[in-house]
Amino acid sequence: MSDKTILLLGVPMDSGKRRAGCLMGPDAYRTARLPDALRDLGHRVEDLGNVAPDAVDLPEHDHLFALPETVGWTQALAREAEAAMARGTPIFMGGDHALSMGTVTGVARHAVEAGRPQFVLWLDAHTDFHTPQTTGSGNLHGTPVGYATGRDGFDAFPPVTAPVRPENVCMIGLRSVDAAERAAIEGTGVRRYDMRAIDEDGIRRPLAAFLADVAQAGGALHVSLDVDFLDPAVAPAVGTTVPGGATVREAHLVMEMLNDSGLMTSLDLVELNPMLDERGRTAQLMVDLAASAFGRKVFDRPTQRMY
Ligand code: 5AB
Ligand code: MN
Ligand code: MN
Ligand code: MN
Repeated sequence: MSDKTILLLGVPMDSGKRRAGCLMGPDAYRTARLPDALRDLGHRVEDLGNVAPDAVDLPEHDHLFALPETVGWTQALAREAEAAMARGTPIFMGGDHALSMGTVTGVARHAVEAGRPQFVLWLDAHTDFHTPQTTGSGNLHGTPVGYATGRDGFDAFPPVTAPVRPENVCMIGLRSVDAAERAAIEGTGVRRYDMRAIDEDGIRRPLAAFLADVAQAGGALHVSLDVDFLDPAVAPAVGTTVPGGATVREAHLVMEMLNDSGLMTSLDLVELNPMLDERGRTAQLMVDLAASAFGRKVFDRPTQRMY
């Protein structure tokens, strides 16, 4: 049995886009018994309750949806994420993907202070690489990777003191990328694997290569799991469904490899919209995936793969 200290932080954040419902995510994870699933694996689990956004004095923006509230969340979450890293392995139960503006920048601050490079595994149909200037929708849940890697144009947000190197970001599951994102990500070292790459070569190979680099660098690894990484046929509870996503087994394999690697230091579960779920099946799948990432397995493997 393992003995991690897992810290659960609820992030009832809905400001990253117009369609409401992600604020119910934290309660859906608790109702689907995420805390017990992790305790059953032998971990110490503390539910720290829900984070609240800081109050900020900013006017609403005419293009960006709920900018002041999102800035307030970013500031609060960066602080909470950095603090949590000193105590255990945080799981941020979202909430929409704009929450990663705070969580990634916060954990990266902690890593820099500890003298470790921060790595990010982005499991998503989307690159979320927009800036406030390039987003066509004005929905800030499409910008967290742009922000955390230190792209220009986030003047309303807290300055990013520990930007994540683009080379340290690995995106898997991509199948919906806007023209401005594609242009901007070209020439950065962001590692990107679209669904065709997964179809052709499988999901194990790119992930194993990335994990080997994280291990080699002695890095901290933040994993951000967007519900829309999964195929909508198995995970309908998300506002931004894109057909052709990861299967249940592909997603579990990613999580199982993460557990084998022992490298994951923090985790986001984002974009679950319980209003759109069918009898809780998406919430349950996300709980089962988190359990795989923390050691649930069918059998121990006699010849343990590194990852
Ligand atoms: B998600 C889109 N690129 O900017 C935009 O779900 C979608 O966190 C963003 O990955 C999807 O609005 C954000 C069209
Ligand atoms: Mn996303
Ligand atoms: Mn610190
Ligand atoms: Mn997405």
